[in-house]
Amino acid sequence: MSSTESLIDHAFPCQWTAASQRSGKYQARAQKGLFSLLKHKFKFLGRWYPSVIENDNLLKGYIMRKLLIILTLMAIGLAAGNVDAKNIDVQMLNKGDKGRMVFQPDLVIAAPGDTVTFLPTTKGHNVESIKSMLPDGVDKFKGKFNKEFVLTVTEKGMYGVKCLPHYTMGMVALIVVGNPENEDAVKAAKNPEKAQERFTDIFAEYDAMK
Ligand SMILES: [Cu+2]
Repeated sequence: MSSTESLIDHAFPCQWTAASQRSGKYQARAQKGLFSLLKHKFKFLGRWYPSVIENDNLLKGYIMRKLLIILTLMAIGLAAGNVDAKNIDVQMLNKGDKGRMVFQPDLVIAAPGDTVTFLPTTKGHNVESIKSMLPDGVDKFKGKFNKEFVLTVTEKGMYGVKCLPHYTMGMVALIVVGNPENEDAVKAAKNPEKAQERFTDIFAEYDAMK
């Protein structure tokens, strides 16, 4: 190895070079093939940087840096994609898995920014907030009968909801967003007997998930 080459290796520590030194014949050949392909793709560089295109080590360093930038941007893009809000559907039913007059599911775990869509699968229902079962700073809300209602949950906490005509029959649901600071207040809220029974079951289900 000439002194110029080792100087370049120090100046541009290139994983590629290190890898091909370590790897066996087959791998080295595969990398050589890939490199000549890339070399062809980067031919345009010769116009501005003749020394780069003529020197394999300089070119490898250049390509590696470009690949790193692309990979970093892709990783950032993926991370940004993951924070996208999701939607959870809740059906309003005369008869569901847990009995008559139910929200299904009746326990929704969401993240801030998510939406919960209440679907009028069977007629005669609506969804509205229960007083004293909302996080601080969240206004009460009320959906129309037989209409889809989309609730965007921006604040962390527990949201208790009911169907107005079937509240006393126990048609209630709980939405938990992030770490609920109002958990104690919501668990202490008073509801009609059947609604309270359903909430007790829902709280137990939520506690079991913790
Ligand atoms: Cu109802």
